[in-house]
Amino acid sequence: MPQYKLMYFDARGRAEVIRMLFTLKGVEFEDFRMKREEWPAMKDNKELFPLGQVPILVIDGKTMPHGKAINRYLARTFGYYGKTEEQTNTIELVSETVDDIIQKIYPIFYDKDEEKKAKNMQEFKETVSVPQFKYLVNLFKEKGGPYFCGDDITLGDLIAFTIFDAIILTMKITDILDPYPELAAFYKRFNEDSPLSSYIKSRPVTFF
Ligand SMILES: N[C@@H](CCC(=O)N[C@@H](CS)C(=O)NCC(=O)O)C(=O)O
Repeated sequence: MPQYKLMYFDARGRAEVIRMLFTLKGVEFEDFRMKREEWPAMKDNKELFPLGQVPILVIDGKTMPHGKAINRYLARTFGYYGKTEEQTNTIELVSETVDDIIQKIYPIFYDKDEEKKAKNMQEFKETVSVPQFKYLVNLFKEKGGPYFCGDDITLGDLIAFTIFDAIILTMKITDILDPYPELAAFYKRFNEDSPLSSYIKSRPVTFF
């Protein structure tokens, strides 16, 4: 088995799906979490951080950047990238839709103007994010659950759970899933009764 070392900040962010994939498969890895203040000195190490960014996954000494490429690599390697072309397609549709949601929410969340931010967050919930959430819930309903690909837990579920979690816990839009009962049930079940439930309960609590 290769030696894996994940390097990221002490945050969930772009690294959490990677951590979940290792946990799901039961594969050991070093979860290296650096402090923000350590980063400027480390960033110039171009061999380790070829793009000056994290996360990176070091596999037997070789660096791989880009969180989503790492997600896909591990999901393929560990068997969570779909058993059929149709499942793989569902995973990719979930992933692209979640990317759209991230692109919409991030600039709003990091807005320094609190009044504007509150208004935009409300709009995000009520109108801006609706096409993406409606699309996700329909995709989910097509397979009937308990996961996006039916009975098999896949990368798509980890990606969907992680963005729901960030919107609910970090952005504090706690009722984001209320209009989509199937997604709310998925989120609850994933938290409470999935192969990752005990990981979710015991993982470090971080800002994002
Ligand atoms: N395309 C990269 C982007 C990575 C990225 O933007 N990482 C941020 C942290 S989330 C970073 O390294 N920021 C520190 C910096 O740029 O100095 C990925 O998806 O992993």
